Amino acid sequence: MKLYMVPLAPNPTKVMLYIAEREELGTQMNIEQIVVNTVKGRHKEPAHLARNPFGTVPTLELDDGTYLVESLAIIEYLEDKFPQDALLTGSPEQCGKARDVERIVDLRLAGPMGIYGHAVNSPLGYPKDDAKAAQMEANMQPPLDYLEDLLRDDRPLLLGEHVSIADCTLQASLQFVRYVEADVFGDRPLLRAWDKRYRARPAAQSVLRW
Ligand SMILES: N[C@@H](CCC(=O)N[C@@H](CS)C(=O)NCC(=O)O)C(=O)O
Repeated sequence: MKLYMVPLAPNPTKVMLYIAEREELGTQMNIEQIVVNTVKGRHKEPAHLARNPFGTVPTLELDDGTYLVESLAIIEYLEDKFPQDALLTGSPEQCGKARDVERIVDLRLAGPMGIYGHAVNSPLGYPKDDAKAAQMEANMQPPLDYLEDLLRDDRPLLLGEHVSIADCTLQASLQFVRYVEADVFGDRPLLRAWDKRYRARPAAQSVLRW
């Protein structure tokens, strides 16, 4: 299999963290990672559009030559493909909770974080936009409070003792925030401590560049 990706972008990073976590747990997936240079616009060129008509990354090429183009679908496919030591295991309630937190992070936080990063210090050179940054900062407060509350029982990771897809999704967006030299945590010491702890993991060290 081949994963078309670009290092800084959150959606590919979430899949790369997931793969690295699974490999740390002993599953060798043998997925070749191929950079699509989005800064040079390679994701909108015919070669990549043939893989993914939406021109986005990540894109996973399967062994049968077909493609998956949604990051969560890619992760869930890999969970099914390599079920031993999969991350989404446990009771239906545990799996439901893990999926719930991942969706909250992705749908309520990742979007505003990305827009916020571009509004304060865009790596793509978009103009600074204080009003948009303030709006996104406001939107981020409820999901950040939710995560801080989740960590109040001293769990080391978002879902407890074991790494989850939610940890990967959150850290993928935080790398982008770091890259633009912003800080979205505010007065949330538990989330800050989680961030430090997660980034010290071997999987995180092997994937994160910022
Ligand atoms: N829903 C998709 C979103 C993919 C996506 O938008 N990826 C970004 C990088 S994080 C991208 O390719 N942006 C370039 C573009 O949309 O032109 C997923 O979860 O994989």
